[in-house]
Amino acid sequence: MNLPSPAQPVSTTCPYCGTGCGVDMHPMPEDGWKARGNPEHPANLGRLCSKGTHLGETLGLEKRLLKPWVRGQVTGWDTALEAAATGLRQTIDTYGPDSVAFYVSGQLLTEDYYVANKLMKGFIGSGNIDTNSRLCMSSSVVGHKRAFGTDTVPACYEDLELADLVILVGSNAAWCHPVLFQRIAQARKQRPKMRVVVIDPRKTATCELADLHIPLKPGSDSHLFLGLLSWLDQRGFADDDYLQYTRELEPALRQAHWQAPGIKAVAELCQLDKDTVETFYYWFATREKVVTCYSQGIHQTSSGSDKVNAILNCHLYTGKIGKPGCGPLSLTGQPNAMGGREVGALANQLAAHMDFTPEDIERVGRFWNSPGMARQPGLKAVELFEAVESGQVRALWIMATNPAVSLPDANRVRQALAHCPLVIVSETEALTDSSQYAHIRLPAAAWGEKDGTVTNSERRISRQRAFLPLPGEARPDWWIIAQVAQRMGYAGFDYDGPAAIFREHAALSCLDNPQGQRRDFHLGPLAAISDEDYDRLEPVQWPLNPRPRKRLFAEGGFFTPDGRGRFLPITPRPPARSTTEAWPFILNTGRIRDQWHTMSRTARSPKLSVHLPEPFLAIHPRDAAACGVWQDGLCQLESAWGHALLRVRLDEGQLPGQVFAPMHWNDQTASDARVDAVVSPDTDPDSGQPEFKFTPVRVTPWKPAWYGFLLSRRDLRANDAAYWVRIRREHCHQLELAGSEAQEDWSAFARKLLCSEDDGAQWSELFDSATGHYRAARFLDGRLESCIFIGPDRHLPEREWLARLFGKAKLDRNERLRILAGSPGGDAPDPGPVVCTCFGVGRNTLIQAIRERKLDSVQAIGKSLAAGTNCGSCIPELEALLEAHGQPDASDA
Ligand SMILES: Nc1nc2c(c(=O)[nH]1)N[C@H]1C(S)=C(S)[C@@H](COP(=O)(O)OP(=O)(O)OC[C@H]3O[C@@H](n4cnc5c(=O)[nH]c(N)nc54)[C@H](O)[C@@H]3O)O[C@H]1N2
Ligand SMILES: Nc1nc2c(c(=O)[nH]1)N[C@H]1C(S)=C(S)[C@@H](COP(=O)(O)OP(=O)(O)OC[C@H]3O[C@@H](n4cnc5c(=O)[nH]c(N)nc54)[C@H](O)[C@@H]3O)O[C@H]1N2
Ligand code: SF4
Ligand SMILES: [Mo]
Repeated sequence: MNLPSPAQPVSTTCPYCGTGCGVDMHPMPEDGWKARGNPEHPANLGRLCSKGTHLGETLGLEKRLLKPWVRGQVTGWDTALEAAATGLRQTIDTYGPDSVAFYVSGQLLTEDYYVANKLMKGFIGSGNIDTNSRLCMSSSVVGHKRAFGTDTVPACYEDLELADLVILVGSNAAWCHPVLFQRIAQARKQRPKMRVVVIDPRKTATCELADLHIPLKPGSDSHLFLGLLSWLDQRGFADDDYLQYTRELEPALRQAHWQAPGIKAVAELCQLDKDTVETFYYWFATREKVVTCYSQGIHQTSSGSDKVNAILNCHLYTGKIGKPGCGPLSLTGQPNAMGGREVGALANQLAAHMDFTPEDIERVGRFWNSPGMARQPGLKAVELFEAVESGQVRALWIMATNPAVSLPDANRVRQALAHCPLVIVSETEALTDSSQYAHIRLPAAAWGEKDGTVTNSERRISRQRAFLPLPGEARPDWWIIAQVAQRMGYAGFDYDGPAAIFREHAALSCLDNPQGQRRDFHLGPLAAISDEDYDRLEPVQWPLNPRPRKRLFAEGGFFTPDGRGRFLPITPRPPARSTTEAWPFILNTGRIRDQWHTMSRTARSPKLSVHLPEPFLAIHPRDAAACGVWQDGLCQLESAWGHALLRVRLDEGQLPGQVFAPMHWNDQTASDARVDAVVSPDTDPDSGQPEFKFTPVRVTPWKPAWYGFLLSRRDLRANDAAYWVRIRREHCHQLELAGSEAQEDWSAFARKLLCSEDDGAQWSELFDSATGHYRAARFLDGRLESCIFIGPDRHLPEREWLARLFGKAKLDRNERLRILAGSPGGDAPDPGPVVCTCFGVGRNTLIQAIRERKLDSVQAIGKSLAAGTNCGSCIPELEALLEAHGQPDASDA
């Protein structure tokens, strides 16, 4: 592998969200790497959010899978590849090609993805390859294809800055696409007339930028956008010139008038006030340039595809598409969600934006020299795991995704994996909730170790470049797949590197596609790219026929048989389930600012671990009171499918009747916090995308006999405690704890937890039998080695200052004493939970400074405390603190 000299920064692309920021990795003189935003990259122009900024903290090799593993034995590659190939081959020979399946991921690089899809659809001859993008973007794919005849995002990021109105619907961009959010925020500052509308039942951090927040009834977005179409029509806002590029308007309009007759009806259907709806409609109609960004609040519902078309209808009707500052812009989630769609890794697509038509099957088969192409679509993610459970699928290869955590009805997914005769997992982590069911584990190269390309939300292809050597036996995913393919006896997999795969992928995009007239996905001149040019490839947008195009469809040119865009008549459907007396709350799930999915990478970073350190349930204070749960207490969340144990967070941003839980925690990081065990498996019939945003649940208090936490230099486990959460800290590991039974002898309990064998540490202990508080600290060589705090209620010392003591080479007498006292003393106030990750500034510090120094703006906070001046991800939270604590008469609520 061609690694640059470590003195040079390496330009690559962030492995997290679909914004696709360019990252320069700088080698540090003292060791390690520091991430800086690439000022030249068109996606971020130098910015990075908190996750991108702290990439350097995630590169460690502890807990990595570094060797192949077959049925409990560490092996060499030969044995593992042979076992995988033979297992697949025998299953196919006995039960046919549809008895095997691949479940892949938008975190694979395009080259990995391409080879996986080729192996399954072109050589094994089954459609059974689906991707976690099914959970993420598939409703947009359906919506785009129905309206445009192809899966095209017609707009680009620049449009966010040029727009007069940006609508963020079902998107918490402040946390999930923070750099795009910052681009919008900056544009709005420069152009005060620009407006931002946020449509989300929750008041999220994104709402800090909103001129109008529309907290609609969950699942009612179709009504809102049908109402918009009807209102636009009644008031004469059609773009008649543009309508000549479209067809089937009449039925769509009829349905809109029928389903959403007037503002009053819409307000009732969406549980909004009339003025809010009218303002939104008026702004949409009268602003020339409008961009609608939408994400999982639209996609992840049982009618997500129809919601997408309800939005697209409004843009087509007003011609707000394909022009600067205009267009629908679905925000892709994963770094390569878009790449997966390009290579056709959804079960119902073929490669290079082709479909399962006889013509396309023939074309792709000819190109691959395929011995027997798949002739029909395969199983979509949720169905696929049902087929594993029923025994129809008998061999499953999972790559770069963790379905035991991230699929709905996750306990059933686990059962399916446990019963599957052959589970192969390609992973970077030693152990995940999914790989614990694997018969074969294959060590994959991680971000920073592998080379290839990804495509972001605006169709921009960027290089990911390696800057680290391959550790242990880890190999790139494309290599692993190609090796298995060759051992299964297939020709056409002897690639010498990712550039060769990319060339083939690009060539397929041009096949029988002169000037990109038949298919939008056209990589033109890249089909002949040399290895050197591939290494140097600058970010580039497709279609490339022959030059990159920023926008599409300004003058029609759709990929439907007659070239015209399609309106779709929409019949709104309510969510698949409804609340009942037994299940009175709606569970909404999603993301938090500093964690990524099932936490495999972000949980390694101490800086990213402290923003929201524990799995939680956000609930309105009134609902909390009615359920008998309280701030920082623990609650049991239950549905018809499963349960979870979560920390309670009172949140006035939640509407009564709705609760929210993050999707991230799993069995490696918490005792019982997998929210997908609770989430219903209903899906959209058109896209197969699950309804992650709406599950009827109940919430009950869980009253432990004791609460506690420990901090330790060593990474400890506490499987005996009913509740535990692992949190990575800068100089130590934290375990939050709670138990259902009080101990007779706390000292013995602490000894068992903290030191299985005597390491010579000095102990200091304190037990107050009157209050039931137990505390202990252990010292080794003058340093704090570990400490534990237990009590009958949540009133335990603040963790932040204790954790910082682990950074000290030696503690003085006063500090040692203060540990068991549980407070830092007057001269060292507790900073509170971290808000600004980059500078470690806590909430208490911020509130105190806002009040005492009379800080009245984010800039003033930055000047005074540096908070918010690096990556800027915390700015929405700083705004919220200013709002709550900045005014002399403001309440502390
Ligand atoms: N920090 C962080 N960023 C990420 C990720 C991560 O794991 N962590 N993951 C990436 C990935 S893969 C994805 S897909 C994206 C997802 O990015 P987003 O879609 O922005 O994130 P979510 O939190 O899943 O959901 C978005 C919002 O939808 C709202 N919502 C729920 N129900 C409804 C409804 O009925 N109508 C409307 N209008 N809104 C509703 C929720 O309240 C939530 O605030 O984020 C990407 N970025
Ligand atoms: N309740 C609820 N559930 C959801 C969602 C939600 O909003 N709510 N959102 C859904 C969405 S949009 C998404 S995208 C999914 C995401 O869910 P997953 O895809 O399951 O989550 P990740 O943690 O990103 O899983 C990636 C896995 O691949 C491994 N990995 C990382 N890099 C590589 C690599 O280069 N090669 C290989 N072979 N492995 C690698 C990581 O260690 C990790 O275990 O979750 C879905 N689930
Ligand atoms: S916004 Fe943040 S997470 Fe997303 S690509 Fe950019 S730096 Fe990475
Ligand atoms: Mo996603």
